[in-house]
Amino acid sequence: ALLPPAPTDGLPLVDISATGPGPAPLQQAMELSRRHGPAFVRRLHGRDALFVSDLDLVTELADETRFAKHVGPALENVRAFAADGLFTAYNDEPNWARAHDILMPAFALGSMRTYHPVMYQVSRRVIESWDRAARSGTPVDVPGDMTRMTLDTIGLAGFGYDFGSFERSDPHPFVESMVRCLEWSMKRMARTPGGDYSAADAAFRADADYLAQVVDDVVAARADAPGGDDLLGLMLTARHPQDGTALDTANIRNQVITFLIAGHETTSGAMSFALYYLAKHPAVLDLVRREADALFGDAGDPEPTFDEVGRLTYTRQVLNEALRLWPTAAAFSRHPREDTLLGGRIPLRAGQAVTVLAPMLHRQPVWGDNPELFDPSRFTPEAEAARSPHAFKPFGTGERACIGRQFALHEATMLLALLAHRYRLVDHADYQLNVKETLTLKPEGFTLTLVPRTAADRNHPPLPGHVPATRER
Ligand code: FDE
Repeated sequence: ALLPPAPTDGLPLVDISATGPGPAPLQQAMELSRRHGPAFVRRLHGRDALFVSDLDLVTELADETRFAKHVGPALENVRAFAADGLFTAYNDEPNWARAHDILMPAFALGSMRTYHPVMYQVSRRVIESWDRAARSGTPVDVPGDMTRMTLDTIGLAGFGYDFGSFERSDPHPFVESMVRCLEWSMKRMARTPGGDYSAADAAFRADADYLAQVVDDVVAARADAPGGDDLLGLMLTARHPQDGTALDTANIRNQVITFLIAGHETTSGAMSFALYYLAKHPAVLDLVRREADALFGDAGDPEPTFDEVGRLTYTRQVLNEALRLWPTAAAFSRHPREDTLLGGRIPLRAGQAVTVLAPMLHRQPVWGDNPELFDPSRFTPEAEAARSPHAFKPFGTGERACIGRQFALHEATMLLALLAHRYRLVDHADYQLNVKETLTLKPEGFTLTLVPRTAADRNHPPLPGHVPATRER
């Protein structure tokens, strides 16, 4: 790590020091990749970052024998408030493996059954709130409500703590502090040498202290009623399966902050983008509705079972396709374990960072000649089987890949189907996509108005060749 990075001569080098990365560094990097190709070096105030989105290079980077997760500058900054939580821990920090092994069972597919009732309960909060908006003809703030939904879900399912976000007109103060912490992490990378950032740093400290205080309340609430098989219960009581060690108090706090952050910003963004694409693609929305209508019929308040959510396969394809175009945790970094040549031509030192630009990987030629087109049929089982598994990485890769993937997909699939079953989504403002970056991505300012669907709406003419999902009882 003391060696300077290997020279990356021969790769396009773009110096952005004159303008800086601006408010949307990820979209700037996408633009640079469009202009300079799927491997380029971005220079900012003398610091170089290597970005790749080429499928062959990403396939190599996914080889765990040669490469591992890199905690890059963005995650280094997040470490200032999440420390050795799972997302930001170094690979060799003992707390990573300890927490990973203790918490893995809580994220196995079977465990999703225990979260399902809570996910449904919070879906009802969205529906009650959207019903009120439908009655009064008021537009709903889609990303705002999706964030309420995901924060309440991870709070209740993970920690038995109710943020009560739908009872507030503004976001919960935890969300506001957290978003500011993420923004601080993002903007800190753009600092000019010699600048005075003491005010920003002090504000960040106050926010980070507030996050820690909320988490201490969450943990204290449990001290009165110990046990439970949710994440917090596991962290407080479970021992490591092999060495019998437990997580210490400081690490538990870091894990709770990590799960509250990782478990809600990314998932809410994914649902918001999916709703955006549904509002803009009536034919796709029609297929989502057919799937939901076949399962729920005319039930006024359908309550899907766990297994039924698994049968919402087209809705799941829609989510995948939204995550292809806008993977909400859009970049992840890798480094070689030993000095190596990437792609037989890019020399890398052990530990040198390479950042995968997932939105551009997701637009490579493997996706056909119209990668900007929203088309969920890219995710039929046949299409997936015919494509490299490395072409789609919205959840990262390898042993440090997203632990919350099943959790996020179950929650999001159920909510999307319930919303599509219940409302006509009216794009009343002819929304033009504006992707806001706070380390994660979301469609800023996206609102919809809602009209309740009727029995007549659910009476579909048959579609040739389409086999709808059916109820098993
Ligand atoms: C993780 C993750 C990742 C990786 C990163 C790196 O590599 O650096 C990614 C990419 C992600 N993740 C993504 C996502 C998306 C979505 C929607 C999500 N995600 C969701 C979720 C939920 C939850 C609860 C979560 N998530 C969680 C998490 C964690 C804890 C982690 C870390 C892991 C380790 O171990 O490292 C992640 N995630 Fe996610």
